[in-house]
Parts: sequence; C-alpha cells; structure tokens
Amino acid sequence: MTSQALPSWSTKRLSAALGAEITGIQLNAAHPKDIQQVQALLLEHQVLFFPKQNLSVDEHVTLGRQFGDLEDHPNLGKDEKTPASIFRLTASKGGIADEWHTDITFQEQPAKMSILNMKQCPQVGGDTMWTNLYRAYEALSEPMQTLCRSLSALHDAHPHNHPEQTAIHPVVRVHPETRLPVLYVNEHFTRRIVEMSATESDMLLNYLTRFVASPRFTLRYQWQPGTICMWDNRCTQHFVLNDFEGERVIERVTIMGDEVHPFEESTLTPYARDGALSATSRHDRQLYFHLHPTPS
Ligand SMILES: O=C(O)CCC(=O)C(=O)O
Ligand SMILES: [Fe+2]
Repeated sequence: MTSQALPSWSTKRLSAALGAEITGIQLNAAHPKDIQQVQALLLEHQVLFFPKQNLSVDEHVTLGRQFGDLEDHPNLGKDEKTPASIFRLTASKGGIADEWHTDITFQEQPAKMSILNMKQCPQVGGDTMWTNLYRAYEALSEPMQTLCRSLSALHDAHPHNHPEQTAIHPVVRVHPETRLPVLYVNEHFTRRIVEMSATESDMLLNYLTRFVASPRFTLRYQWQPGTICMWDNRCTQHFVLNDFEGERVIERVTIMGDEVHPFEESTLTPYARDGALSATSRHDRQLYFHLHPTPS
C-alpha cells in the first residue's frame, strides 16, 4: 500500500494512524494521471488534505466527477442556485456533523468517497476528526474479531428523520481495493446487530462504536478556508468538534457506488423470536420490517 507522489508534490503525514497533507498540485488543473496518483495516496493515507485550493462550486463538481458518479444527497434540502450534487452544511442552520459516522451507510450502496471544500471556518475550533477503521479492527482481540466477522448490522437514516431508510451491512467488511478487513459500524447510523437480541446488540454496538473513536486510531485537523479534503468512506469515520462560536460552512460532493461485502461469509441467521406482539418485541420491529418488507 505505498505510493510515491509525483516529483513536484509534497506529502506530509499528519498522525500515526491516518491522514496526509498534499501540496504542489492544483486540483482545478488535475490531469487523469494526477487523479490516479491521488487515488493511490488516498488508499495509503485514507484521508488527504489539499490546502489553498479555493475551488469554485463548478471546479469542485468537476473534480468530483473525475473520481466517479456523484450523488444528490438523499435527505437534505437544497437551494435552487446550487448544483444538486453539492451538499452544504451551515453551522448556523444546525449543520454540524458532531457524531462519529461514515457517510450515508443507511444506503445499500453507500458513498465510496467524499470531497469537502472548506468555505468558512472559525479562527479556532470546529476541527474535524477521522478514525482509521482498519486499525480499529486490527486492535480487537482475536475472539472479538471472530465474533464480529460473523455478524451484520442494520443501519438507518433516523438522524435524518427517515428511520424507514434501512440497509444491512457486515460488521466487518472487506475494502474492495486493499482487500483488508474494516470494522464497519458507526454511532450515527448503525442501530442493531442483526443476529443478536436487542439487548445483546446494544451492549456490543455501544462498545464497538466507542472503541473505533479511541484516540490512537484518529487524526484531528485544524482548518483554513479554501482547503479541499478527500476521505475514503470504506475505511474511515469522521466527526466535527462542536466547540466553536461563529459561522462554519462546508460544501461536499459524494462519490457513490460502494459495494459492501463481508470480509468473511457467515452462516448465522437473523435473530427472530416468537411472540411478535409482546411488549418487548417493539425492539425487534424495525429489523422485522426490514427483513419482511410489505409490498408497496
Ligand atoms: O464539516 C465537516 O468537517 C464534515 C462534515 C461531514 O460529516 C461531511 O461532510 O460528511
Ligand atoms: Fe460526514
């Protein structure tokens, strides 16, 4: 997983776990071979920062298209002047992503990669953190790794007021390019381990979603306006520190088409029990309806 940047580029690693800052390239003039190099660097470092790019909305969208198909964000409203593929978060309107997550994992095919343009940020505060999900998996004990490899989890868009949008993904997925295992549950969208009872699931998910945020797997980045950041959603989570005063605005394009596959096939079946009308069965209802959808 190592790569050499082109001669004029300079790469500075930002933490032991993940992340690098790249200088010496102007992204609005990137050639296909530059894009290939950026992809290789992204596989190596999982998150890349390109300071002083100051891209326009159109340049941002053009850059994104060089990596694949862009998605209109499924749940958030837009104003008419902005291209549908631009997702904007404005802190003064409540747009602060201050819970650990991988983008849109409630979809069957979540985001492969995200590209953020930092438009406006406070002088201090509002840093973003990333965590390396390869490292999180590797750091689990062997019995915990074995257990996690046999499980899958239900994700939903409850944080976007759409609990009916659900997808099931393996708890340990394989990264399609590096072929390495990744611990793939997040606090924001992951609701339920499919093969466990609700209480067992709560216990394990509580543990895993906190574990992935252990400081030793992370990077914390202090922003300047005009910085472009790219992250690989297939092996990272991120989190914004909600510690600032004043305005903070980001724009993002999202490269779609991730196909999530388990690192290892499992033979376990979903947790299902009799007595579907008992009081406690409400904890299984969402999973039940995902597994037995009513025809529309
Ligand atoms: O505001 C940020 O730094 C990141 C926001 C976020 O979660 C996203 O754009 O996916
Ligand atoms: Fe995000």
